[in-house]
Amino acid sequence: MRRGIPLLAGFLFAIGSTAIAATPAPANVRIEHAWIRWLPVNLPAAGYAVIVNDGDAPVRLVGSSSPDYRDVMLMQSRLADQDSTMVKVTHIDAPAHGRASLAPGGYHIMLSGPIRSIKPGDKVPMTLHFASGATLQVDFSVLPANAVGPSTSD
Ligand SMILES: [Cu+2]
Repeated sequence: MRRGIPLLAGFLFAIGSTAIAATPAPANVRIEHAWIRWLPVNLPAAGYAVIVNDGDAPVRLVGSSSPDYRDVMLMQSRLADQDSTMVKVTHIDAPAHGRASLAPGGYHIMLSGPIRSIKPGDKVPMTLHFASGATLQVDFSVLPANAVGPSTSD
């Protein structure tokens, strides 16, 4: 009986690995500083992150989804005549051996229609979709409205 559990665990792990392999992560791409600026009274929140591309080819982010929000859109804030406006964008590119920053005042992931109550301190799972068909699963840290970014030193 003692041997049964490790065998079962190995079997389940194999199944899990197969499922993950079906949606490969883009090679040489990682996500840093993934965070969400939380806003009160169900105002739309914005997700920010840095897409680091260590590969020899550019990568293109074409969308994002989350089980915690009904509506997830790639957007860009722009300053026009002292007024900040937002436009929907179809993609965000990270050049070869470069990065794309989603940050306040620029690109962001607009999050509206929360499916559960979300508050600072939470983690929101997000799937980033790339033009190649690859996806990346990233947990975004929910920070308060006055946050300027995650409190990491690097
Ligand atoms: Cu927006």
